[in-house]
Amino acid sequence: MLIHSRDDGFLHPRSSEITPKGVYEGRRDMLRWMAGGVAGAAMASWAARDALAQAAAPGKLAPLAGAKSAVPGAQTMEKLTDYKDATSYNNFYEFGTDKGDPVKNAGTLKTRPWTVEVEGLVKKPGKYGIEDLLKLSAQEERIYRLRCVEGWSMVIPWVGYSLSELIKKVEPQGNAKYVEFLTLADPKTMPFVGSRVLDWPYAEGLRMDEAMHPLTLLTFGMYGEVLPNQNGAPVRIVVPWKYGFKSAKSIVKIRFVEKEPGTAWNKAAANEYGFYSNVNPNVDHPRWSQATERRIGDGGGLFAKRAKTQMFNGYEAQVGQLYAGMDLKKNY
Ligand SMILES: Nc1nc2c(c(=O)[nH]1)N[C@H]1C(S)=C(S)[C@@H](COP(=O)(O)O)O[C@H]1N2
Ligand SMILES: [Mo]
Repeated sequence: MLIHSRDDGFLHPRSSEITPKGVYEGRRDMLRWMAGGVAGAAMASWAARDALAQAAAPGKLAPLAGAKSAVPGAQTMEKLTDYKDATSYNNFYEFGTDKGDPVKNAGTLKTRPWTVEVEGLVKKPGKYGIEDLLKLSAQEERIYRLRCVEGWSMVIPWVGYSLSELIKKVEPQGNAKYVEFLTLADPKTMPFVGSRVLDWPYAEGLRMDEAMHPLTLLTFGMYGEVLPNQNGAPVRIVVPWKYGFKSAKSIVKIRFVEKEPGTAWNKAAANEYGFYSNVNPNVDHPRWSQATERRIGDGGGLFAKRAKTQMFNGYEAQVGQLYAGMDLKKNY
């Protein structure tokens, strides 16, 4: 099934592309400033307040804040993607294949009660209610880039904690080499489960050292609030150095296994989507280049500038050594 297509950047004008330039630039400054964690006088100006309102969450969901994470690489100093853009341009195939479908359709997703089952090769398997999972470790805010294989990217302040915290608690056995993530597949609330677009449930996986890397985030919120349904409520993974499809949404099972697990997009098109899927500007997708990307909300429409994609999505210093000696063209 060859559903993913390259993002050309002019099919859907973003809200920011039709925002007057002055307001937009004010918002940019505000975002830079928020990302830096500074607060103060600029709030007073109308333009700045307007800017903040557009960047921030609208305050309809429950707040979920965390202290700024000190994990190296967790505080990318780039302007944030507007909340509106980050929550209305999504891939979540359970709710439709168009980027605008999840925001329209994911309202049916029931996120309470919610249980995540930890099973497989662990000494302490178990079922975690979402509230207990939330409390397992202190929440942190981390600003991560999310880069889709289709060629677009966003910068999002996620809230969660390192997946390694949970992994340490459940004590994997010595033969556990991979972690598999299985997500909800409920045909009653997810209109595309049952379609043949992908093999449901959506499945993903990481090698144990990738799953244990502090940058791999068990994620419950974004922009200081709980995750909106379309972004993978109530709990998802975010792996910032890999293409977005590795970041499984609305997970219900974490399984420790010995062999490399099958993954949804690899099963759909193995020659296009490998297990590793590290962001790599030097390894093209068979149908398009991965050398550049379009930042969602950056404006420009038809004339949108495409920025150069960075090795491991800019996290090479932190994760490069995980792949020392590996042929990244073969292990795409
Ligand atoms: N369960 C599930 N998780 C998923 C997907 C999906 O279709 N189903 N899409 C993936 C893809 S392709 C991307 S790019 C990211 C998008 O995350 P976002 O909507 O928060 O930007 O989610 C990933 N996780
Ligand atoms: Mo994606």
